[in-house]
Amino acid sequence: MSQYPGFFVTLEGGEGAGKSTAAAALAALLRDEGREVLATREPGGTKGAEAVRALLLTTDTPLHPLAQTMLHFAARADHVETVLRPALARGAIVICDRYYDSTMAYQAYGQGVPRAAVERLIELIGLPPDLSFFLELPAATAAARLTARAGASDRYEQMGEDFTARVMAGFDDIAAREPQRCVRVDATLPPEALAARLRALIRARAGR
Ligand code: T5A
Repeated sequence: MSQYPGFFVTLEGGEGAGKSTAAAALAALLRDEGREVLATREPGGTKGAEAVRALLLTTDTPLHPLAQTMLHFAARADHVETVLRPALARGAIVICDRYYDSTMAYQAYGQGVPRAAVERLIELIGLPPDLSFFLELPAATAAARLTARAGASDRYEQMGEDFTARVMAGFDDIAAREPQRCVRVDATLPPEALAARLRALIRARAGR
């Protein structure tokens, strides 16, 4: 049972797994049912957090991994306090494209920041998702999707294959540690089928 009137869903996974596409399709499904949906993303989701996002993703400004971690949580604090908590308090379904599992996977497992440091910041934020979907896609399929999309690569996209492998192993470990909250989902499904699967999983968990 959720701790607030709304329901908090996060989407996690590697680059190109289809999180943004799935989030948009799921939001559309739920809105068609007449539900209030807040679809948002991290890093970002507020003016301040989007400004921090630009600093985090640019390849122009070197930042120590611990500094990146704290900036991700600075952006998250603004997002949580000014947007997510109010939306959940009024009963909205919140769909967030990445959340603190990404910090654990990218900054702790990927960049070597101690897990305990990230855990302390997670505790400070104090807003666990009700349900977290971990979108799973073979690396070659994700790479093909990203190549097809093209565009400039950001700080994390240019870190190389070893980094990506550590991040993906991190997501595996996080999902294994919290099997109640974290649900692995086959992301090779077409977008509409994937959204329908996520909708069914929310109904099974939330009873609505
Ligand atoms: N990060 C983030 C951290 O290091 N720490 C943190 O705490 C947080 C929150 C964010 C970066 O920041 C890092 C992680 C990231 O590196 P971002 O641009 O938001 O940067 O990165 P991503 O979240 O990875 O966004 P992407 O757009 O790269 O991936 P998505 O959202 O998973 O994929 P999506 O939906 O954009 O789809 C990619 C392509 O595949 C197609 C789409 O049309 C698109 O072309 N596609 C599908 N094709 C077939 N079937 C489907 N089901 C498809 N779904 C999508």
